Amino acid sequence: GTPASMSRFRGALVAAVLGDCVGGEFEGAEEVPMETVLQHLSGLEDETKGNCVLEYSDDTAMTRCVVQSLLNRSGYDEQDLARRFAKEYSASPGRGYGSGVIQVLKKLASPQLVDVYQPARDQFNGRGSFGNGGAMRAAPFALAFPKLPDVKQFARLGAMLTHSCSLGYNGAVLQALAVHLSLQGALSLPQQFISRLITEMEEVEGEEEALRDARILKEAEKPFSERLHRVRDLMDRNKVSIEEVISELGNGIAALHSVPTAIFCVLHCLQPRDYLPENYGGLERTIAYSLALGGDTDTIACMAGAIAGAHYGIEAVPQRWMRCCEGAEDADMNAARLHALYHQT
Ligand code: 8NA
Ligand code: MG
Ligand code: MG
Repeated sequence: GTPASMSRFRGALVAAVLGDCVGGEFEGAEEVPMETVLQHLSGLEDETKGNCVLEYSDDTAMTRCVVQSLLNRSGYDEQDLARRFAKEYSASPGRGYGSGVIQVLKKLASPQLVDVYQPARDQFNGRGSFGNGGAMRAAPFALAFPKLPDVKQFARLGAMLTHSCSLGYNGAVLQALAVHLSLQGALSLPQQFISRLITEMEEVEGEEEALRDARILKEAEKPFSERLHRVRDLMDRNKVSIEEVISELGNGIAALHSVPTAIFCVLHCLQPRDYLPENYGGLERTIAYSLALGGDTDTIACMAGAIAGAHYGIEAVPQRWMRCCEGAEDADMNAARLHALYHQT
């Protein structure tokens, strides 16, 4: 498709919901055999099951808040977004939120709160969260702002409402960058795509806070950049086992252990793979492969889904999968509204 086409917007937002809903089944599982994943996915195709409903989790709940806020405010408004997060949590607290972020969401509900970024800064003895909760909801920033510096700045701020550690919010920056590039068609040249992400993240992680956080947490000097180099190494290899992907990139709830992993899933599934059904297109392969990694499956599949959906477009999303996922229709309608906002700003 053409860069930033309507189809790509719809694909991104809908496939993110699919990843979350379909991935919920395996969240936290240590090992997920591919056979089990394929069984779960073929269950969605079964017409006799009637109206199957897979509920969305925190990933989609918070993404919807970001989308609604960007649309209603025609851009980023921290007060509005903070209020929406708090309201959404109090209306449906059982969506599988991380144990730490719940405290932030409760504080964000207070009408006395002046600085909406303060509750996030108070997390984990003042170090802030490095969970992937900022990254899992970052895609809409790439769908609202056409300019790269805006995507970076607002993805970062939007994450900082709950994740003040640079290893948390820079995961959101990376995820938004990946969706931004994919929307432009950059995944048709995978080597250039990964090189571009590395260049961008090396600059982002050159900031003082990022260097300091990485030192304190005993990570590489530029942790996301270093992981992206690993993604590039794994991409270049003919055969890569699931175990190697998990040990090199991770599958956990830290942004560092899941955002580069999601990016790898997309790149790895650009081509057919012999352990995935021949009738699967790239988007189906990406989601199936993400689930087979185990760990934080809903979030990894949600992030990989957004990047892959922006590449393949809505035509690649199986109708029968979409039908089973709560919030997919809604995401589709909102994607069209974001497309209008993006092309107007
Ligand atoms: P978060 O901010 O609460 O972080 C998630 C977890 O990461 C925390 O509870 C801590 O255990 C750990 N953590 C984060 N930062 C630090 C730190 N500085 N020091 C020590 N430990 C830290 O939540 P989030 O919004 O980032 O969520 C991350 C993931 O957890 C999401 O994928 C979400 O789906 C959720 N999750 C939920 C379930 C569930 O109960 N359904 C299971 C797994 C993950
Ligand atoms: Mg979740
Ligand atoms: Mg999760």
